[in-house]
Amino acid sequence: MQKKVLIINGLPRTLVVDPESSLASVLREQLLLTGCKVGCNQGQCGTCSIIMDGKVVRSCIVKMKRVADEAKITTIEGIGTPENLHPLQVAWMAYGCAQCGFCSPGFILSSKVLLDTNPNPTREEIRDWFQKNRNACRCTGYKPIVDAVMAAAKVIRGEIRKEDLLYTPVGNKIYGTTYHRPSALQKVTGTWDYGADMALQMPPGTLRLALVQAEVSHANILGIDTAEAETMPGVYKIVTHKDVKGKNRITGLITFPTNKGDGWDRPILCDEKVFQFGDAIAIVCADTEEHARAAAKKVKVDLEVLPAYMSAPAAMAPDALEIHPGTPNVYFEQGIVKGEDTKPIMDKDGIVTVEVDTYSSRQPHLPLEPDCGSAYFDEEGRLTIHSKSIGLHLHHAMIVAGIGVEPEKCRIVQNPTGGTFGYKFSPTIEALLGVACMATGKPVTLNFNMFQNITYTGKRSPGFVKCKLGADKTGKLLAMETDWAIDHGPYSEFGDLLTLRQAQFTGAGYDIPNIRGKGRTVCTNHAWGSAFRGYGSPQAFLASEIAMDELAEKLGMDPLELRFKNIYRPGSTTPTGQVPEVFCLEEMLNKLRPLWQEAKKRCQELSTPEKKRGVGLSLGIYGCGLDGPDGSEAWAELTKEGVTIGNSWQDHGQGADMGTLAISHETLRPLGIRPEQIKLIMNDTAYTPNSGPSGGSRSNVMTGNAVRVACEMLLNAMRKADGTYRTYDEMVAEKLPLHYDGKWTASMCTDCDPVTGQGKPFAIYMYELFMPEVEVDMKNGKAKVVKLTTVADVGTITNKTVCDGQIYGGLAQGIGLALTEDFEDLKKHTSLVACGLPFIYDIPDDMEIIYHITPREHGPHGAAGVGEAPLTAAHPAILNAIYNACGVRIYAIPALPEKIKAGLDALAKKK
Ligand code: MCN
Ligand code: FES
Ligand code: FES
Repeated sequence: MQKKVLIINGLPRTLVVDPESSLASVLREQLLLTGCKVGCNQGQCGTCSIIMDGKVVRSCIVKMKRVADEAKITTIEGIGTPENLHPLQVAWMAYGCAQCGFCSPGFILSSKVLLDTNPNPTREEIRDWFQKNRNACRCTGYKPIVDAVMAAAKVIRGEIRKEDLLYTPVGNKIYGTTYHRPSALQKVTGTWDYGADMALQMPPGTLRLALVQAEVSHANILGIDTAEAETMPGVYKIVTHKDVKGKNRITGLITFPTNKGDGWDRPILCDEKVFQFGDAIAIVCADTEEHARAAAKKVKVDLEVLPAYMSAPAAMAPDALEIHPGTPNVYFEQGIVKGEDTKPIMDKDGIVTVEVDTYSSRQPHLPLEPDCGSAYFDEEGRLTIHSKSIGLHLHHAMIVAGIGVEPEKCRIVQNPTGGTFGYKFSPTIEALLGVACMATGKPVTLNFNMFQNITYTGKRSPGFVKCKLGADKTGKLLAMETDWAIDHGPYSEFGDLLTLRQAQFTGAGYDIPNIRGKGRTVCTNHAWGSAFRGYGSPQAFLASEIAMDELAEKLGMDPLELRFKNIYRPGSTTPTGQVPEVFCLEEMLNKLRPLWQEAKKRCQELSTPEKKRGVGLSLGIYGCGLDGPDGSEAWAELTKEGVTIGNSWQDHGQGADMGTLAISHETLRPLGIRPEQIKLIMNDTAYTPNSGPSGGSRSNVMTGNAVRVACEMLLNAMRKADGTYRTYDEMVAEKLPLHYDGKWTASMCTDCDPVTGQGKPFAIYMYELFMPEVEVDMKNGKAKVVKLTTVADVGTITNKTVCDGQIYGGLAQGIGLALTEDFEDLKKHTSLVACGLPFIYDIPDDMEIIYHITPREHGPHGAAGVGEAPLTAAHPAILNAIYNACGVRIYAIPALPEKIKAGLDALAKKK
C-alpha cells in the first residue's frame, strides 16, 4: 500500500492506495467520484478521461504507482456545479451530446484541456484532438459534439453568453424545438448513476457476482465441480442450475405458430449443454468482485466438446447435429407471395433482370457501458431486479417462470443506461441476478467487463439474402424473387420475427406487383441473435438496394431516376400488400435530385488516380411498432405542483424522457403548464404500466400516443362548461379523479401471414434516403465516407435536437456496418477497437440532414419514430458509392480494405 496526497478538484486528499490499482478505480471506488465512467477499461474509449496536471488522461490505464504525489486531478465533479455549469456542460446539454451520456464526462474534460490550450480551435482541430485522445461516442455521430465545443469556445472567448446556449420556450412551446432533455443536467455533471455506479452505492453485505462461462461454442456438460472454488477467499455461495427454483429457461414467447421450436431453449444456467461461447454455467457470489472472479476460475466444468456450427450454411449441412436435440436447426420458414407467379415474368422476352447474393454481418452493438445490474428483495418482499432492460414487462414475462418466482413478486427497474442499440431487447443478466438473489437471500450485483459484453450479449443476426429483380425496358419493376437465411445463433427468441422482416423490407419503397420468396431461421452456435437498431432491415436493403443499382446500370439509367420511377405512389402497395400511410418518397427524391447531380460532378472533379471518389444512393424504410395491433399504456396525474406522467418508455439513451415531456407538454398546453411543472416517473414495474419494449422505433408513436391519450383524459376531466380548466383544488373539492390511465392500440394493423407474408403490420413507417460520398484509396483499398447527405421523413419532429442526434448517430452506425464493424472471430473480435468501433476520423463532419415533414394521421401530434430509420440502408449506399468510385462491387459487409483491394487487383488483371 502507498500513502498519497492528491489534489482532487482543487483540494488535497490523503489516500492509501494499492500501487497496482488504476487511477479510475481509486477515483470511483475509494473517492466515489463516479462521474468518471469506465467503459472498456483498456484505454480504448476515453469514457474514463480525467485531467491530471493539465493533461487528458485515460484513468483506467494509469496505475497509482505512476500518479505523482500532489498530482492535480480534475474530474467532472470539479468543473461545474448544477447552479454554475462550465460552458462545455451547457453546450453539451444544448447540442444533445448527452444521449446515453456515458461518454459525456470524459469528452467534456478532454474538451476542457483543448480549450484551455486553444480557445479558438477549428472543427478539424477539435476532431484531431478527440481522435488523438481516443474519445469515442457510440450515440451521437460526433458532429453534435464538435458543434458543442465550437459553441463553448465562443462563450469562453466572450462572444456569446452561456445562458443563450439553451433554448428557452417561446410562447410556452417545446414540442418540435431544441429544448434540452430533462436528464441532460445529470449526464453532464456525472451524476446520472449507471448500474456500475449504483453497484458501488449498494449497502454493506451486498454480494458481488462473477460468472463461470463456457469457453467453447458447443458441448455436452458431463459435470460441474465447485469444491475448490468454494474454499476460495470471500466466497459465499456458488450457484448452479441445481439451485434454480424454476424451469431454468428463458422463454422467447414464441409468437408464430409455425415455429418448430417451443421457445424454451435458452438456459439461465447451463445444465445439459453449452450452446455458445460465454454461456453461463455457474455464478460465484462473494464479498468482492475480485474474489468472485478469482473463484470463478477454479470451478471445473467437465465437457464433451461437440462440433460447433458457426454459420447458417454450416448448421444447415445435412450431417449437422441438431443443436437443440428434437428441434431441426432450420426451425422456422417464412414465405412471401404477392401478385402473379414471378417465374414466367422473369423469363419473358425483353425483361431485364439482375440477381445479387449478399451477406450482412454479425454487427456488434458496442455500447460503451458494459452490461450491469443488481437485485434485492424490496420492502414488499418483491425480487427487484435493476438492469439495462429496454423491455421491462417483456423481460418480466420472459424470465419469471425460469427463475421460479410468482409474477407479482418480481419487479424490474431500468437503470440509467449507457446505450444498448437493441441488445437489451433480450434479457441478458436479469435472470442470473434473480437466481443469485433468490439462492442467497442477499442483495447482489453483477458487472460485465467489455470482453464479456462483446463476447456474450446478442448480436445482429447475419443474413444471407438473394434478390432478383425484373423490370421492363423503361425500368418499371415487374417482379422480385428473394431467398434468405438468417443465422440466429442458438436461441430462438424473436428469430421468426427477424426472418419475417426480410419479407417486409426486401424491395420496400418500390411498387413491385409480383413477388415470390422464401426464408428460414437457422440455429447456430455463434452469438445469439438479438435486436439491433434497424432490426432486420439492413439485411434486406443490402440486397435490394444493391440490386437496384445494378439494374440501373444494366438499363443504362441513372440510379436516382430508376428509383424515382418505381417508388410508392398512390395505388402502390408495400411488399406485404399494405397501402403506405403516406406517399412522401417522390418529394424526397425531388429534394435530393439537384444535390445528387452536384455530388456526381463533385466526385468526378475531386477524384485523382490515387484517391477516387464516388457517390451512392439508397432508400430505407422501417415500421414504427411491433407487428400487428401493437399498443402502449401511460398515465397522467394532476398534482398540486403540476402533472406527473408515468410510463415505461425505456431509455437506451435515445431520449425517452424528452419524448414524454414534449408530447405531454404539447397536449397539456391549454392548461398553460410549464415544462418544469411536469414530473416524470419512468421505468419501474412497481409504478409504471406496460408501455411495451423500446424497440422497433415504436415508442414515440405507441407510448407517445398513450401519453397523449392520458393527458387528453385529464384535460377533459379538468375542462369546465365555459372552456376554462379546474384547478387542482377544484378537482379535489369536486371529488373528481386526478389519475388517468391512457391506452393506445394500432387497431388498424394485422399480422403478416407466414406463407404469403401479406398483412398490414405497421400503422406508420419512417422513410429515409441516403447519399454518401466515398473516397477509395487505390493503394490499399481503404474506403472513407467523406460526406453524407440524408433526406428523412419521420413525421413532425417531437424534439429537433433529439431527432438530429438520432439521425447522426444512426448514420455513424451505418458507416460502421458498411466498412468496419464485425463480430465473427471469437479470438480477434473481443474489444471495441478490434470490433471496428468508428472513431471521429471514421465519421464525416460533413453530414447534412434534410427533413421532409409529412404529419402522420396516427402519430402523436403527427410524429412517426426516428431511431432506426438512419440505420436501415446507409450501408448499401456506401457500397454503391464504392462501386461508383472504383468499379469494385462488394456484396458482403464489412467492406474492409483488403476486400476492396482484392477487387481492385482483380479489375487490374482483367484490363
Ligand atoms: N423522436 C422525435 N421526433 C420524431 C420521432 C422520434 O423527436 N418524429 C424522438 C423520440 O421522442 C425519442 C427518440 O426520437 O426520444 C426515438 O424515438 P423512437 O424512434 O420512437 O424510438 P424509441 O424511443 O422506441 O427508441 C428505440 C430506438 C431503437 S429501436 C434503438 S435500438 C435505439 C434507438 O432508438 N437505440 C439507441 N436510438 C438509440 N439512441 C441511443 N443514444 N442509444 C441507443 O441504444
Ligand atoms: Fe478507460 Fe475506456 S479508455 S474506460
Ligand atoms: Fe456518447 Fe452515448 S452519448 S456513448
